[in-house]
Amino acid sequence: MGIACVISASDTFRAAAIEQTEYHANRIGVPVVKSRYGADPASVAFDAIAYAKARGLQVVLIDSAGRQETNKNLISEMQKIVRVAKPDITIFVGESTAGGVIADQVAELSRHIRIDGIVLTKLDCDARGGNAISIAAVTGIPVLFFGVGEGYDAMVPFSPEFVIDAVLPMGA
Ligand SMILES: Nc1nc2c(ncn2[C@@H]2O[C@H](COP(=O)(O)OP(=O)(O)OP(=O)(O)O)[C@@H](O)[C@H]2O)c(=O)[nH]1
Ligand SMILES: [Mg+2]
Repeated sequence: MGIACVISASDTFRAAAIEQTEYHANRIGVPVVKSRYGADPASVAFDAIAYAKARGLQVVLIDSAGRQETNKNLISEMQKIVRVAKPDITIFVGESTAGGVIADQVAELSRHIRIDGIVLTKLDCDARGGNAISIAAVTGIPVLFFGVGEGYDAMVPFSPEFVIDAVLPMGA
């Protein structure tokens, strides 16, 4: 699409998260700004934004560590990333295989952080895409994309037709 971006490796918590980000970013030719494990995720994001500004890149993708909506420390860490980076869009990425729990998670998280969109992954591992409907109904937050596999192109933009086919497969 001609959009130049940089990835901020702001998951400084999970083992191998930084290497995982670098590995995939290298393969698709996207630069990564990183620090060390245990570093402040917000400061990595700050550096990535400076990197983008210096080079005229339009988009900074800030990856963060996964977290429970009940963990106060991790929630305030997320709020700090938001305060420092002032993201235009904040996206929640969740696995559809987690079931209806996701809707509650997103609802609880949005009490602390503005969530603008949802990406629902692993639709290929889940017989039904019905979660998408409950998430939208419970939270009012739009589902932007579905993940349907491990390949880089295994992302499907939201469409009502896709959801209907997932919930009501042919012959059902
Ligand atoms: N089958 C399938 N696998 C997926 C999909 N999306 C991601 N994966 C795989 O799921 C695994 C975990 O993906 P990650 O990107 O590390 O997940 P994460 O949510 O960031 O997890 P943490 O970084 O540990 O918080 C990887 O092996 C991905 O390739 C999908 O839509 N379908
Ligand atoms: Mg991750």
